[in-house]
Amino acid sequence: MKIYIDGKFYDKEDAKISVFDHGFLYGDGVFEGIRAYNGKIFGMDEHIDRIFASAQYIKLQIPMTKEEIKEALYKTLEANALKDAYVRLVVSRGVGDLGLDPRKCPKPTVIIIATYWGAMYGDLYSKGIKVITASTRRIPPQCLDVKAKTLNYLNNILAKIETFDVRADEALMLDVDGFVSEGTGDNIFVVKGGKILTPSAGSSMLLGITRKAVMDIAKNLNIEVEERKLTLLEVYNADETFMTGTAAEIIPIREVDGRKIKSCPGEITMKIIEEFKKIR
Ligand code: PXG
Repeated sequence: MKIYIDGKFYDKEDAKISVFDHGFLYGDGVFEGIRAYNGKIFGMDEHIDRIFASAQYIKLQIPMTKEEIKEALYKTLEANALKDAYVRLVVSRGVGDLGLDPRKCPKPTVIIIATYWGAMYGDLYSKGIKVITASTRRIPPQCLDVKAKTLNYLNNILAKIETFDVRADEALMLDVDGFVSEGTGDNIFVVKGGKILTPSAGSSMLLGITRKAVMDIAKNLNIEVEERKLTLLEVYNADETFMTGTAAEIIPIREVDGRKIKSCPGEITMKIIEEFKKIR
């Protein structure tokens, strides 16, 4: 395994960064989880645009151009002889001192890790996953805009931990007002009466690239998509519901908080999965 750090490739054992890197000390940095299918990076421009937007939000100057990053992503795939892969792009604040002040970090660290990635949920794509609502609420934009994909994922990790004792596969997070937000690493969709519903762009959630792809697929299939505030009642009473993300792709949900979902995997969900397989 060859890992890219600041323009050079290192073996896994030698791929190390400083304990003074503020990415490690404070979660001060941004990242992207990206997929390559048959040698081609899916949603390349969207991922690159999103990491630059996240960096701008935290006032971090990525020390490479968009084109240079794209090239480095492909070089990392090549160095690992990978065609189908999960690619993690990380830009941290870089090495500084023990104080918070990011001005003490003169050079951001750029890391790219590429690894083989199969189906994240194994045989659950046909059975569906079990989801619980986390008591941990999604961070509101008054505190931190979670549309920026930053290295601080503790909010999501706390929600994920809640799934352990109850043997659920994923946690659904609500916003501070109680509206449905997203999963810990994926967006949520509900199908009701032939129509698709998903939390609106204004919600405390990441604007997923898979979410956008699914919305485009639905529109091409002439299925109406409505973005608006969603409640748990609507999720429990869905005809079908599924989550979307780079790692999980499109995963049907069979149960939410002990409520069985009417249809899993549902007809519309299956249609969308089929179309997604064609474009990925
Ligand atoms: N919400 C959150 C909070 C995410 O982190 C998504 C939605 C889906 O977005 P995309 O653009 O991927 O469709 C994400 C992204 C993991 C993992 O290990 C998950 C993500 C990123 C990196 C790793 O499960 N999810």
